[in-house]
Amino acid sequence: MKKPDEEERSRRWIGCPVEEEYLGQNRKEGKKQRKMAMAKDRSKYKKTDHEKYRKSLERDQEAKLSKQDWLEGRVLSIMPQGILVDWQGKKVSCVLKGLLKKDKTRAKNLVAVGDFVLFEETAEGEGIIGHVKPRRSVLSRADNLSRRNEQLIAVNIDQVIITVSVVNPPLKTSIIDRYIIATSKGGMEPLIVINKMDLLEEGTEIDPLLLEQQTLIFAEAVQAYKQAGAPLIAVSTEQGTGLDELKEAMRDKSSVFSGPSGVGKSSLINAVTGLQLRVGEVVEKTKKGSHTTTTTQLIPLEFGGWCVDTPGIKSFGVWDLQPEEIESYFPEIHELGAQCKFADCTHTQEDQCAVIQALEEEKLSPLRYESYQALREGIQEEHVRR
Ligand SMILES: Nc1nc2c(ncn2[C@@H]2O[C@H](COP(=O)(O)OP(=O)(O)OP(=O)(O)O)[C@@H](O)[C@H]2O)c(=O)[nH]1
Ligand SMILES: [Mg+2]
Ligand SMILES: [Zn+2]
Repeated sequence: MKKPDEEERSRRWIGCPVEEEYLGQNRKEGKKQRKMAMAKDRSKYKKTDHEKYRKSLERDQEAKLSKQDWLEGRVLSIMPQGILVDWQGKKVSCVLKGLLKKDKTRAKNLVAVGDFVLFEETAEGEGIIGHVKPRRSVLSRADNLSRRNEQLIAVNIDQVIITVSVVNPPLKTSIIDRYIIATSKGGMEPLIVINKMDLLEEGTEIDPLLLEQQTLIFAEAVQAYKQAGAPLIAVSTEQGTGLDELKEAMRDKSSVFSGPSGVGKSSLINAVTGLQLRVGEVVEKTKKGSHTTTTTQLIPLEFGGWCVDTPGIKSFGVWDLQPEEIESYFPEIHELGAQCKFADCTHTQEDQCAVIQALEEEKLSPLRYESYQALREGIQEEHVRR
């Protein structure tokens, strides 16, 4: 879970308020290379790209120069009525300056929760945003419907609290693995939080078979993420266990709670902050949440830092994931892979594959291996389809 080093980070920051530029140096370079390979004669496009980039840098510079006229705030939430901005503890309802809205197709990504913005106050409690500051990190996912668009969940975040529950809804590790990838890609640290531990105790109304199965999956998950180097906290909002540890991990940081509906994201935030965000029911029949939280909001923490509550997601696709990239997000598989006979081993059916051997000897978590393979296959399928 490597954080980009300072230099790389400062390069990220050079970005600009428009979409294209904040996506990070590596990605920009990869994109550039792909495009170059596609057509040799791109002088026209190259000029356009360059022009765009130059202009955006100028805008960033201009914004900085005239900074004394601006107020700097942080986006708390984006609602139909306006963009709610925190300015020194005060809430200001803002709109976007026309200039920023030019790229209509991507408008929903122009400003995201967590953005630092420069705005002018136009009336008491109202303002116009003229500049979005470059982002130091971005949590995004592939758009649910098209999978061709990047959907920003929150930006300028230090850690993603990947929230799941052990039962109701039942723990599945594949979603955690995809979140870990998105977290690392976006320049953040993951923290896995497994909630509803109270339901594993005897005497609850959970089906004993399910109970046994989930107890096993939980134990396997603890092992797997230890090996993968991703921190994990088991909690129960109901009983208050693990909450102190969670609070400590959140202190002085910006954290986003993300995960399926009904796992207890809002309940956890309430427990840690003393707030009273709306919490929902888990539908008995489907064991899924009822999508209680409908907007993403940034919440200042009294003990220092910020946290973001987000609506539960139905599926989580990692945005812009290349097949050859996947292994690097599974450090334990990558490490084992160095011992495989073939350098380009896919760890599926090859001879003398150290990964498969480790799996057979129970030195590698089958959960992580399955995730790895599913991601590879999923991506290949998508490539074939296109
Ligand atoms: N048994 C048990 N139930 C819990 C626990 N934490 C939360 N719940 C219940 O789980 C249900 C869903 O909680 P929410 O906090 O609304 O879940 P959420 O993740 O915010 O859901 P969305 O907003 O829909 O994404 C509520 O009925 C909570 O009371 C826990 O530790 N144990
Ligand atoms: Mg919620
Ligand atoms: Zn192999």
